[in-house]
Amino acid sequence: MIKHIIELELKKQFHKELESSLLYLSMASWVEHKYGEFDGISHFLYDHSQEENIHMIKLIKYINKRGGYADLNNINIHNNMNITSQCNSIQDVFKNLFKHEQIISQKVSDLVKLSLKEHDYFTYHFLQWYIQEQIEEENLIKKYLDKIKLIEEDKSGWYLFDKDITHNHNSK
Ligand code: OFO
Repeated sequence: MIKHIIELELKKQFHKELESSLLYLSMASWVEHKYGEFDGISHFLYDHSQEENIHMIKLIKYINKRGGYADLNNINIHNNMNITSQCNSIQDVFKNLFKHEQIISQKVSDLVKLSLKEHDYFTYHFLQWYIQEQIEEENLIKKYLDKIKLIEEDKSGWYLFDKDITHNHNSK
């Protein structure tokens, strides 16, 4: 049976994953609207939004499996969707996504710390998947951000970047 404190914190985390999914979705729509020619980038963002949804469902199922109840009442999500109003470029999109992934990594670390404090080794074990995922996600978004910084205004660079993101994404 899951402890109340763990259940509460895991619920907050599935809200964060929902927020992540909506954030990627809002970025995808914004890029598609502003930069229709770069459909590789918007496809990557749309697909990533679905991945974040999977992260959320994994948490919901875990909470329920351990005897808690992952209700979706009073969902508390930060209004990150407004971030697109602060974006002037694709670089801004990836900067914001990288910042967001770093926040998620911190939340996962806090959860791991709590699971150890509460001697909940089942949750500790469950969270290892999220640790691995965050290593990959931070690395992926940072890699794209670094490439974008190199491209700046080079139009052919943007063309290649769009192809690159499509290729990397399809070969996953
Ligand atoms: Fe982007 O990894 Fe979940 O939130």
